[in-house]
Amino acid sequence: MKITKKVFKEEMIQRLKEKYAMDISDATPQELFHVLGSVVKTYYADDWVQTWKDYLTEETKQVYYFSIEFLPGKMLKSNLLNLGILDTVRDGLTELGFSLDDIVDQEKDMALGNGGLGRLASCFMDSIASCGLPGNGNGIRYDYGLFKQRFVDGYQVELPDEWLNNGNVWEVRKESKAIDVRFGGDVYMMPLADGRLKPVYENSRLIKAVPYDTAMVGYQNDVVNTLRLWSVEIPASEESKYRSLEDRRELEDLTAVLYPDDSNERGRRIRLLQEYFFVSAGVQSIVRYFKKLNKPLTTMSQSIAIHINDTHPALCVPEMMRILLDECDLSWEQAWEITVKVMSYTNHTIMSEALEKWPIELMQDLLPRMYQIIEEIDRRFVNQYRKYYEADLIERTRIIRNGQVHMANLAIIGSHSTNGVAKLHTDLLKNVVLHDFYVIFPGRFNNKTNGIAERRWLQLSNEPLAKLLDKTIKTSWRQKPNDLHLLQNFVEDDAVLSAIEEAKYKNKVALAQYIKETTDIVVSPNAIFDVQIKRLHAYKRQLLNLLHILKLYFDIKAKPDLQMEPRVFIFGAKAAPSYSYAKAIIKTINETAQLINNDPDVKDRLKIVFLENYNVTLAERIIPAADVSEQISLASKEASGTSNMKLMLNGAVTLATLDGANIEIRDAVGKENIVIFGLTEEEVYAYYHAQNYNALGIYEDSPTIQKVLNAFIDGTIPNIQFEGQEIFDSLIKYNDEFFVLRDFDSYCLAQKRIEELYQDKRRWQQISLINIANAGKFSADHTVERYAEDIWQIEPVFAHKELTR
Ligand code: GFP
Repeated sequence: MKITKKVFKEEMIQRLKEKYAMDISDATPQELFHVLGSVVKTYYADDWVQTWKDYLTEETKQVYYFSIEFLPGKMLKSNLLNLGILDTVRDGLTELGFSLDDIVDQEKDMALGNGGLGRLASCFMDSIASCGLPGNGNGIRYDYGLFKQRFVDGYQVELPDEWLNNGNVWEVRKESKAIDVRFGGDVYMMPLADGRLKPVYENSRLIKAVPYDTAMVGYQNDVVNTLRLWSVEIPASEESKYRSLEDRRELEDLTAVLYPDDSNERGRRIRLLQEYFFVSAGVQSIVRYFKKLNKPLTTMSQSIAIHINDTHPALCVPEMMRILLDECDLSWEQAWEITVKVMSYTNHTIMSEALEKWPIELMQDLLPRMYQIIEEIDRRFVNQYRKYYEADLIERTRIIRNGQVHMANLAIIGSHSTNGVAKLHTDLLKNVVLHDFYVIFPGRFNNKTNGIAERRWLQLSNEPLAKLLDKTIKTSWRQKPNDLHLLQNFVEDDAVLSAIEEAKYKNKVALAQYIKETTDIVVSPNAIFDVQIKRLHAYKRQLLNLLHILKLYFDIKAKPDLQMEPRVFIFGAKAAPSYSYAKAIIKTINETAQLINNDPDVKDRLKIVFLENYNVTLAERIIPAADVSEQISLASKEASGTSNMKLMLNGAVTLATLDGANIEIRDAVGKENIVIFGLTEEEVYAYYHAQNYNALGIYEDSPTIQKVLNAFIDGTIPNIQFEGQEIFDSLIKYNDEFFVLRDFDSYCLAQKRIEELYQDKRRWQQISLINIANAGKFSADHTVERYAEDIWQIEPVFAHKELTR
């Protein structure tokens, strides 16, 4: 669609008049944002309707990506970019006397997720639409996003993220598409005259799931897919059951918050209900759609693929079975065949505490029909496979055991594909964590290394670099991220190398300004910007980073005129509200920052900046300005990582363990262009097998480690009596679960290596260039194309569109 600046300006003026009865010159950025949002919506409205119609009339096979988290961030700029009107709108607004960036700032981050999992889902949504693939998201419209993080006296404090306060311009409420979801009560099977069994529900409750659809606009290809998020309401028929305010509130709480506190029974009930709520609404609406096609149910897998992102939507399996058995009258065998063909599952972690389990009683109480069906799946699984495998293996893989329902087992048994998210991770799934399943279903396992949407993480967030790339290698990389490879030809070109450095410098100046504004800390853009941004978790080892910073600090204290490259250590991380150890680390980093940033002896050689409220928008500010990318999890623990990919794409040099996708990054850039340290996954497992890791021994043998660790408990770092002791104990008394001390020396050497490389300016610029040039491989476009071909068996719609135009 061709939108001219003139038409756009006229529309803005007119809409503003209509909506706010005011002249555009009087409008506030907030008012402008709302008007601009609604104007942009009209630009994709036709394509949105058309895409949907095409899928229906052409009976295109579609995938539905079920995820309990989506983290799209702000959408205005990304919609403008994908519609191909970013410059038109920016220029038009400038002519009207406004800055696009001020208006963009008004949008609240849509933060319906926690970390990598949710952001991956959103990168996939962008890539699926941009690759012209027929695919939709399915999730929950939480009233509150992930909490807003504030630091008070160095402690993390969680405030509600009221993202819907000013309304959400992008969503469309579709009441007519609402679905009833049933839960609770009792269910028994009543025999019918023809011998079939029908469930009869007693005392169960119905809730109404109302969909809110958001357009997922493809990159300049006229394809607009749908992200459908469900919100709970009370159905008219049930109004009388919810007389008191309290009753209503209890129900409405269902879609209030992401991750209700599951350390108590009430939180756990809400969480399980949330899972069923969006699964049931989603699967019911998919079957309703499929019925419109008038095809036999047995052919459903030719039209529909359902993806279970992590275990939270694993109830898709029994819910599909319920609908096919109870509502469509299929036999168990028919229903099972369809279900397994339609479903696929991604595992995102090997951390055992994240492999979800639900107590049988809770499942029976809240979701009695689901539980019956799961029991039957489990019974049939045991019956079918006990003939071929030893009893122990069957016991370990069955869904119901030790009084719990194992959701990963349900997802694997009930789907045709299980994938990991990086090569190492998939190997670990096959050989260790899910080995028993791999023995039974070897053909179901496959790898799909994660990817990132290069549109958001480079085109939008790093304009200086994007412009430089356009000038140097032309613009094809914007459509085909692999064309970033063309930059490799300039690795000896001094002009390009210094232009890369200049672009980075510009971004560092902008971040330095933001840091000054938000924290009052002054940092020099000439220092190395060393960045670790990700969820706060012990296995990700923010603590290792901190120990090294303390070592540098003590080096300076011991030798006041020590020559070193000035460093700014930048952290961004939220800790889960009930994860006290992670919160202790936040507090300790903040107190260490106070200590170091204010010590005159340091003379600006070290700065620590912990930016509050890490989210997608903050990541967009930090990543373009990063020199060093910290990817320092204990080998084998990080399934993939995706900040590693975003940072390399923006020219940061990776400092990494051989974990997750870091290994594939090393393979892509070559080992001279990445700094690797630490134990390998084999070495980690060797310690597990020998059970001979001895953190105390390492402490006792190393005066440096002693000095650094003692700082946690001897008052050197102030105000952390409790937290310091907790961290100290985790390392010494509880034997350092994530081998921080074992990797410490190797990490310090690697950091030294970083410094040496940085001092050789040209070499550093070359490494930076090589990283950018090889980042195309990690585009989510490629990742979703692999999912589309290997797992979902869906095809891009372009080919067809071209023909019909
Ligand atoms: C999880 C894993 C990461 C992985 C993402 C997406 O996310 O290694 O990259 O899922 O697959 F841990 P986090 O929330 O922990 O980042």
